[in-house]
Amino acid sequence: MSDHPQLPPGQYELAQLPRFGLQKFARRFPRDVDKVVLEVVGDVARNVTVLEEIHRLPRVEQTADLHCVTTWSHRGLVWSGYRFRDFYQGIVVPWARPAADAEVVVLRGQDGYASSLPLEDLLADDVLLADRLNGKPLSIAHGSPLRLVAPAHYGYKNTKHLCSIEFRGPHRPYRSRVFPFRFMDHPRARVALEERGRGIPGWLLRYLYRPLVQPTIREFQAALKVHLERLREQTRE
Ligand SMILES: Nc1nc2c(c(=O)[nH]1)N[C@H]1C(S)=C(S)[C@@H](COP(=O)(O)O)O[C@H]1N2
Ligand SMILES: [Mo]
Repeated sequence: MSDHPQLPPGQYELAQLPRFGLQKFARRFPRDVDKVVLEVVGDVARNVTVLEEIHRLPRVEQTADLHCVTTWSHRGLVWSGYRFRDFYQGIVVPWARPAADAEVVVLRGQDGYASSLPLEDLLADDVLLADRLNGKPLSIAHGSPLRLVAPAHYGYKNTKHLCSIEFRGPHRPYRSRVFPFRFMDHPRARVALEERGRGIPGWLLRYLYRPLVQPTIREFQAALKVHLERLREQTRE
């Protein structure tokens, strides 16, 4: 498992893209996988629910690698969707009118997952709200109906099954209740700087996280199999 020279520091390549996440989300699944329902809330003048309007934004396609903080990477994913910046400028600003000092954004998924990023990071060119992967609609495994794609940030910032976007000003600092330990949630988690966690050097976390990769993949895969079987039974009934 030597580090690949073309990968960011401390990462190795997985040939397959696994369904992955924090263990407690392995058995949690989205309810609504066919259509986008996205709440915009928090420090905004008006809460809004974004539905099919999102599909009027210009569609963009982008090839990017996914780097999980636990040290695996998968390369060459072809995402299709909307630039977060276009969504922000075209829908969020005119409809919801975020407070001028709202600088942190919390992205929540239908499975109860949440992660945050500075608004400035989300406005980068390569940050997408993706609804397609490798030429097909997003699957349940990888985040249907909509997921965040932020390739410069570790996988845990890329919320799947996106259902809510919350803006927060400095008077309401965000503290994650999703991650079991505070060190696990770096406010920016930039891959190039190996910002794996808060207050602990990234290179040290490699050794803590790497043994979790294979057991987590197995658990997420087994849970998905059970879920898909259940869905199939329901459609037969
Ligand atoms: N809703 C939700 N989004 C999530 C997660 C999750 O458990 N739930 N896990 C995160 C982590 S840790 C990673 S590495 C990526 C994995 O994406 P994949 O399952 O498509 O490989 O999703 C991220 N987004
Ligand atoms: Mo991850």
